[in-house]
Amino acid sequence: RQHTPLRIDVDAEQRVKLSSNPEHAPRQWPLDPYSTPSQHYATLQRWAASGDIEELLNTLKSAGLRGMGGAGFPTGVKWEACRAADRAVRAVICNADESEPGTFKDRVILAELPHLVIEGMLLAAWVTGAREGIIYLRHEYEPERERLEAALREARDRGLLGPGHPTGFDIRVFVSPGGYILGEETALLEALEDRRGEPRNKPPFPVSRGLGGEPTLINNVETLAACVGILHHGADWWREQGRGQAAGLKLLAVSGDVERPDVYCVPMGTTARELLALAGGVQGGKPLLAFFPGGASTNPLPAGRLDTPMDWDSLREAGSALGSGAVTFVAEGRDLLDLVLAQTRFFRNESCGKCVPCRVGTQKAVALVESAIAGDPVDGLPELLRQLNGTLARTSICGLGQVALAPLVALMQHFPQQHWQALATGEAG
Ligand code: L3W
Ligand code: SF4
Repeated sequence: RQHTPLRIDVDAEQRVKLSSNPEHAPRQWPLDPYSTPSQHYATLQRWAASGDIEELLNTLKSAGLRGMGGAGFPTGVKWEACRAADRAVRAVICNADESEPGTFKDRVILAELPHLVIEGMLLAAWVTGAREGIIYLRHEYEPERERLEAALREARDRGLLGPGHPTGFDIRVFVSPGGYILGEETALLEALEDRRGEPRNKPPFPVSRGLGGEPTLINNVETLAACVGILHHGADWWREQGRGQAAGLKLLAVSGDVERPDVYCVPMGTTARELLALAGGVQGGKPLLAFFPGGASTNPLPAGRLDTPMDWDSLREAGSALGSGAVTFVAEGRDLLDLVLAQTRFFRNESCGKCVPCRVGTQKAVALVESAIAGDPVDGLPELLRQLNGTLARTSICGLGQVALAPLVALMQHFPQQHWQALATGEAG
């Protein structure tokens, strides 16, 4: 098979450059409500002085902020549920174990806006009464760890954390032992408790039974950073940042066949076409074949869907998802099946093995497609994969198994001629 391999992830060196490349002028992120460092934590201080936790929760809820890690759960509802838990809240955890292939937005926030993340955690701790704060960090993010530690020291020096805090609340950085599944929120809890990092069954959700079995609030980096701007400017401001029915701003990590891969902060609801233009268009002026709107877990869409707004609802209606904000554009000439198969192999390798359908089904799917590519397809392969995908979606206990085979099935749906007819007849070998 003739094809050009495509890197959809950005290698470690490049990712460091993304956050510290001297050629990149310091950016003023629209997410950041402050124009000078001395203003940091003013939003926290204003809310703490008002004492109005109910109003804060109403602001988050009416802003319509949703979790930016991939699932889009309403943030205000989560904070409220944690606050209402039947026992004292143990921890606020910032999930910074960004591992979805193609995703590098959180590392830029950690590097460039660490105080916004800390302020978001302090606000969450104030609302929930949490005793401790933990930043659960991807093990490869060493430059960001150093930046975070420096920011935490600065916050302690200002009396905002540790001995200077009214309850002694402090935040520590915990470096993930490493592995994709360890970013799943309950596997993360297991790792923090020094056990093998396998997801737990949900419910109970962490807001009621989290770290050490105690209520715990877990939010993605971008979610916590966004809270500060919302609580500074108000819910209307956040809603007005979006387009149409979509609320707010979105950081998107753009990679693949584009002229300028980078992290872009855009109004939620910006179309994929506009985003592609922002990234300088397709590399070499080639025609576009497809794009993955939200990371390796999300279904590829054909170039004909470029006018889809990048927001939760529009992408779901288009048969994909906003996911973790990793947008990968793929030019004509690439082998899309090869690309999706690489992602399926990734999920097979990263499956923790706890659920039999995920452990066996991902391996089975890879073997079936590999054998078809080698010229030996089983009869009815597309239907078989569809059924396998349905089984995994219904029986897997975490997101990995629930979506591992979905991009393969979407490939059949959106790109049938190119790939599946050939596989079904054995002509692809
Ligand atoms: C209280 C309820 N809390 C749900 C909470 C829950 C969690 C959040 C979302 O998967 C997705 C997955 C990946 N009371 C609650 C409740 N919650 N109901 O809301 O929960 P859930 O179960 O819908 O999803 P999840 O387990 O958080 C995340 C997809 O994201 N994904 C992967 C992302 C990878 C990264 C990364 O590397 N940074 O983000 C990409 O698409 O497949 O579907 O907090 O506790 N009634
Ligand atoms: Fe582990 Fe897969 Fe089950 Fe998730 S779905 S718990 S990754 S076996």
